[in-house]
Amino acid sequence: MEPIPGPAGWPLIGNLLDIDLNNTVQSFVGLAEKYGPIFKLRLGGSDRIFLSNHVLVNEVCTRKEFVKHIMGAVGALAQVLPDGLFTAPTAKRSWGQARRTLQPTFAPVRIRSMFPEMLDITSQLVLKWARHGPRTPIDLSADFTRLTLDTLALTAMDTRFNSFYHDELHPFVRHFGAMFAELQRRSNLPAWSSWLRWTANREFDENNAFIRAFCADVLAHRRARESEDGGGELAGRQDVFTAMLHRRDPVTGEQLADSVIIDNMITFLFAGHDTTAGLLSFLVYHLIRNRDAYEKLQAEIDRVLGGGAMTADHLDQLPYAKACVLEALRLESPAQAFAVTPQMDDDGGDSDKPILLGGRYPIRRGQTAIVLTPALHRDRGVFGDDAASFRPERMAEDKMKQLPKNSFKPFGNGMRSCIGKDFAMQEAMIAAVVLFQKFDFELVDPDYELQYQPSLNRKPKDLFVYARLRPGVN
Ligand code: MNH
Repeated sequence: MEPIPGPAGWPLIGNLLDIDLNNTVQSFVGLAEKYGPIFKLRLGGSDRIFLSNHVLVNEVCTRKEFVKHIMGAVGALAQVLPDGLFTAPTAKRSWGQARRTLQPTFAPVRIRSMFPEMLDITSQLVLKWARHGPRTPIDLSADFTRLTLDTLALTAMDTRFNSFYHDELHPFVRHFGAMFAELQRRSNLPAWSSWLRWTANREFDENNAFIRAFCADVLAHRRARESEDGGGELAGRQDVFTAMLHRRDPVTGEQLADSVIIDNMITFLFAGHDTTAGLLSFLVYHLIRNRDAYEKLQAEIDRVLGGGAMTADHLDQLPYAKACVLEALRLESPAQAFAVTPQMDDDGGDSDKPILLGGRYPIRRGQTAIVLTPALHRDRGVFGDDAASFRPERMAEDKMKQLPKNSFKPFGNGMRSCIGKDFAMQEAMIAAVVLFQKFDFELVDPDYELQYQPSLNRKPKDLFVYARLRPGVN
C-alpha cells in the first residue's frame, strides 16, 4: 500500500488554496500534470481522488464495487432535485422508475423521429446567421446554447422557447446557472461558512423557486392542452412528456409522481443542452484550425447531400462528419468529470478494508474517485503522441473498435451513463452537417487562443467567428 500523491493541505480548509474556485476543473487538470495520473485533494471536508489515465479509469469502470457518487456540486443539487435522473442515487426507487419509464423514448428509433423538429431549430440558426451577413461577429457558444436549449424544449417538452428571437438567454438558463454556480462554491467551502452567506443563500432560494414554478407551469399547460385535445394530435406525440405523464414503469407498474416529473423536467433542461452546445462550439473551432479536416468534411457533405436539404437518411451516410463530432467529444469532452465511490458488499466481510487502485493506492468506502475525462481522453498511452491534436481519422468506426475498453468516456459509465447520448449525437450531426453545408467559417481574431469558460461543462471562452454563406447556397 502506498499513499496517494497530492499537495499537503491545511487544517479546516484542506486544499482550498490549491484550486481556483471559479474554475475547479481546470485546476484539477493542472494538478494532474504536476502530480500524475492519481492524486488526492481534501475539499469541502472530504477526500477526492482524481484519476486521469486509462488503466486507473478502466479499473473503476469495470470493478463492480464502484457506483456513481452523488457529491460535490451535484450532491448539493440533489437537495433541490431529490428525484431527478442525474441527482437521485441508483438505489432510490425514483431513479429506477424514471430511468425505465424514459429509456424507450431515448432509443435510437424514437430519436430518429425527432429529426424534423431538430432540423426546424437548426434552420432558425441558419436564417439568423445568413441575415447577419459575413461581417457580424458571432458568439458561437451563445448561439449554440440557443440551438440546443430550444431543441430540447421542443422535442422533449413540446414547448417553443424561441431563443433566437431574444437577445437574452432564456430565464431558465439564467436562474439555473446562478443557482448552480452557488452550489459549486458551496461544495468546495466548509459547511460552517454557509451561515455567513445570507445574500447568496437568499438568491439561491429565489432562483430555485423560479425554475420550479416555471416547470410546474409548463406541465400544467400541457395537461390543459391534453384535456382539450382529447386523444387527438397530442396523444400521438411520443415525446418525453408523453412518457412522463402516461407511461407506467414496467417493473413497479406505477406512474411518475408530479414532483418526480418536475425534478426530471429541470434535469432534462439543464443536462440536455449545455454539453451539446459546448461540443458544437469546439467542433467549429477545431475545424477552422484544421484545414484538412474542414475540407474533407465539406467534400463529404457536398457529395452526400448533393446541394439538397438534409434528411434523416443522411445520418448514416456521413462517416467523416460523425468522426469529427466524436473527435471533438474526445479532445474537449464537454462533461469534464464523473464521480464514483466504492460500495462494498455488506455481507462481503470487512467493509473498512480499502480497495487498492492500481494494486497499491487505497480508496475506502465513502471516498470519491473522480474521473477527469479531458485528461483521460489525452492519454498518450491510448491515443499516441498526437493525443492533443484534432484528428478525426482516429475516430473512424473501425478505429474506434480497436480502442481499449473504457478509454473513451464522454457519456460516463455503466447504468448511470448518459440517457441522452443518441439524442446529443443526432442533434450535433444535424447542426454540423447543415451549418458546414451552408457556411464557411473563420475566426474574428485569427490569433485567438483557446480558453475555457469557468463553468461546470467545458465551453470555449470569448470565441467569435464570422459565418459566410457558401457560393450557390440559397
Ligand atoms: Mn448527458 C448523464 C454527458 C447530452 C441527459 N451525461 C450524463 C453523464 C455524462 C453525460 C458524462 C454521466 C454523469 C455522471 O456519471 O455523473 N450528456 C453528456 C454529454 C452530452 C450529453 C457529453 C452531449 C454532448 N444528456 C445529454 C442530453 C440529454 C442528457 C442531450 C437529454 C436529452 N445525461 C442526461 C441525463 C443523465 C445524463 C438525464 C443522467 C442519467 C442517469 O443517471 O440515469
